[in-house]
This record gives sequence, structure tokens and C-alpha cells, in this order.
Amino acid sequence: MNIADLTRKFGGNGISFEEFHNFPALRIKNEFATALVSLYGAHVVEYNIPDSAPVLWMSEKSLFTPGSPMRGGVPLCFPWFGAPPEGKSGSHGFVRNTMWEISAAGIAPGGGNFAVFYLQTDDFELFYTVTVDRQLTMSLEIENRNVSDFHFGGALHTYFNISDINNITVADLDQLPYLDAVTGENLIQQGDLTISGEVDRIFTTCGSTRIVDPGFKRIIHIDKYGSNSTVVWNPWIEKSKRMPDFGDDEFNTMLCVEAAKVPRTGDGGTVHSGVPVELRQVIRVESNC
Ligand code: TA6
Repeated sequence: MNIADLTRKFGGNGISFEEFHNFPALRIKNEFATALVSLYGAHVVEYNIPDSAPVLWMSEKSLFTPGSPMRGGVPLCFPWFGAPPEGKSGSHGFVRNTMWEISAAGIAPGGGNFAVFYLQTDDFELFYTVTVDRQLTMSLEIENRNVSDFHFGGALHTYFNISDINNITVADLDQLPYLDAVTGENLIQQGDLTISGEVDRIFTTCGSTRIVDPGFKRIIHIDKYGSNSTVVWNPWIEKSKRMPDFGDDEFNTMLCVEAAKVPRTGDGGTVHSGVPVELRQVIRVESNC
């Protein structure tokens, strides 16, 4: 469906459509915030609130081509997290490299706006609801199209825009167990997490996390539902250089904090026939001058 048809069907009341690097994208703009969601990957590429720096980060070297994931915003990792299973290809699944449809969009209960993105395969149906009001809520509902159980991994792989990687802390992880995916060690977090090298940690927790950013005078609250794994990732210097869609110095202003389902650490997802499963992340920005 082209932008004119999308506009006719879903536009109005804070919802409009525009092109984002050759893909149609849905824009939500209301009293609380503005957000942009590409139909390619149902990928939230922008989330801005008044009087604050952009909340999400996008690499200046990101690809915007069919078959390649975008480097930034909120890539949807599904139906696997990380390396592909036997006989499959592509890191983090394929739904982020696929065109989605829109099934609904409008005014959300209590104000703000929502949009529902839809994708169906032989094995599953996905309903991804993005709601923009005083916070950004991203809810992925997974339905099993077959009788036998469907097992998955996944993540709302959120790239946050930060003022300076040397000056932020990630709070509420103290004493939590984590797999250090850089070293392969299973460790316990000591105090708030600060970043001074490559960090790729899968924390076992169903709890909330905060990014405390004095440079932007804000705290980003990250709540979640349906996940017992929180991934924190910054590639630092050497890995940044190895990624062609990532600027060598861009690690300084980004941090991934992700609500995830990670089979590798015992938190794989299972969808029984007729019983939908939800993975949700809620982002709320608190300005602290
Ligand atoms: O979420 C952390 C991670 O799994 C890292 O290991 C790193 O590979 C990152 O995802 C980016 O993955 P991608 O496939 O998007 O390049």
C-alpha cells in the first residue's frame, strides 16, 4: 500500500505517513511526543519528546536497503535472538528485514495515539502495537498458527541516544546475575553499570532499568513485561570499527538496553496454540535539571 492509500485508510487525528529512506513510515505526532515507525521491520526509528534530546539513536552509517537491518531505533529481533539456528541465516531473526502491514491506528485510550503493525508467516502471527502518550509503549503479541508449541527468542533491541558513554550509568542492575557475552563468564553485577569498554551483558531479571544521563539532564526509565532477560550492549572501539554500518566513534553516544527473551540463558519463549504471548517495553523520560 502506498503512502496515499495509507493516508486515506489510517491518516488523521495525529497519524500521518511519510517516506523514510525509501520505505513508507507512520508518524505519530501529538501533545506528548512524536514518533516515526517504518513499515520495513515495523521499526521505531524516531521518538522525540519536547525539550529533550532525541531518545533513540540511529547510526549515520545505517543501511536502509531491503534485506538489511537498520542500525538504530528499535529493531525487532524475532523469532530468534543472536546467531541463527541450524539451517537459518541472519542475526536476530528476519522480521526486522521484512515489510509489515498496518492493521489499525488512531487515538489511544486516555489520549495519545497508537498504531498496530501486523506480520503473518506459516508459523506465527505478530501484532506489534506502538503507543505514544506520556511514554512510548512497544508491545509485541505473538500468536502460534499451528497446534504444536512454537519456541522463540527475541528482543526489542532499543538503541538509546545518550550524551556521553563515559558519563552515564545504568541503574537497578546491582547484584543481578548476567552472562558476559564478551568473555562467556557468568557473573554478578556489582553496583550501577558504567561503561569503559565493550559491554554485552545478558542480565537475568524481569525488573526495570534506568539510564541516568547527567549530560542530557534526564533519566530514561525502561520497564518491561514478558521478559526475564535485559540485554545491555555497547560495542566500544574495536567492535565499532568492525561494523560497516556503525561509525568508528558512534559508540560514544549510544547504548542498547533491550527487553529480551534469550534461550541461551534459559529464558526462551514458548507459544502454545491459541494462547498469545506478549513482549513489552515501556520507555519513559524523566527530565532532572
Ligand atoms: O543485543 C546485543 C547483540 O546481540 C550484540 O551481541 C551485537 O551483536 C548486537 O546485538 C547487534 O547485533 P546486529 O545483528 O544487529 O548487528
